[in-house]
Amino acid sequence: MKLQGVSLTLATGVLLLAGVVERSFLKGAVAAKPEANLTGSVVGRVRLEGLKPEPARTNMSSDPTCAKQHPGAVIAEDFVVGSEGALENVVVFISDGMNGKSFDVPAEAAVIEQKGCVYKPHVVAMRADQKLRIVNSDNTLHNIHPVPTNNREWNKAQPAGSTMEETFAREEIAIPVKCNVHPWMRSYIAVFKHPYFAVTGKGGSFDLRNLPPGEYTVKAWHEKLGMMPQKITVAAGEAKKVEFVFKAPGH
Ligand SMILES: [Cu+2]
Repeated sequence: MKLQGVSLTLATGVLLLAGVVERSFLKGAVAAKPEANLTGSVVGRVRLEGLKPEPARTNMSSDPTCAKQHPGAVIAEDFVVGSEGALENVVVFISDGMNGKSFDVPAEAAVIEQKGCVYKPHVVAMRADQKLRIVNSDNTLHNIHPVPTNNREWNKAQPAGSTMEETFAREEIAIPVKCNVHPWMRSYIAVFKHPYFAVTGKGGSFDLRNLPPGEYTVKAWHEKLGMMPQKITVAAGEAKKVEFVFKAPGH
């Protein structure tokens, strides 16, 4: 153990030395950048450890308009797992450390589409008071019904081919959404009062940018696996690497 400690100290010393050399090299190149640009970021990926649960298969036979769009089996999107356990559809966000700062709401709408009697995307992340454009691209009636705990509940029938708009006033991670016509339809909408959030896609990766230096709690949320927090410190100009590992159910 002692020997290991000595070699670790040596290694740290060499690394530190390398850091000093590297910094002095870079100094000239970055000197022109104004201080204000030195925001940081939080980058990383989310993984599932253990055996991926068998995905649910959906039977759409109650609505032939839906069923005929899916010649093969329809697989639920709760566990979309890529190579090395890369987990998609996870919301990663800053939950603490914003100190009451307020941010402009984007003018552009977030979008959720009903296509093939499935919600696209399966997980939406958006801002409080931002417009949500709800699109029915199917040739059948849908009924969109978010079931929030911290927002106003609404429940709207949506005729084939139509579009409508709604908003959520308060932060909530995340609101389950269902369709009263098609019981298999399910999505989640995460609503934030700040812009520091992402939903993992292919590779399970995320990137929260333009974060002022500071101490934060960053959380990952998955619809079946729940919430996982980590405390982090982001330095000016730093790309903080963070990894979240969820354990598969039964592991
Ligand atoms: Cu529907």
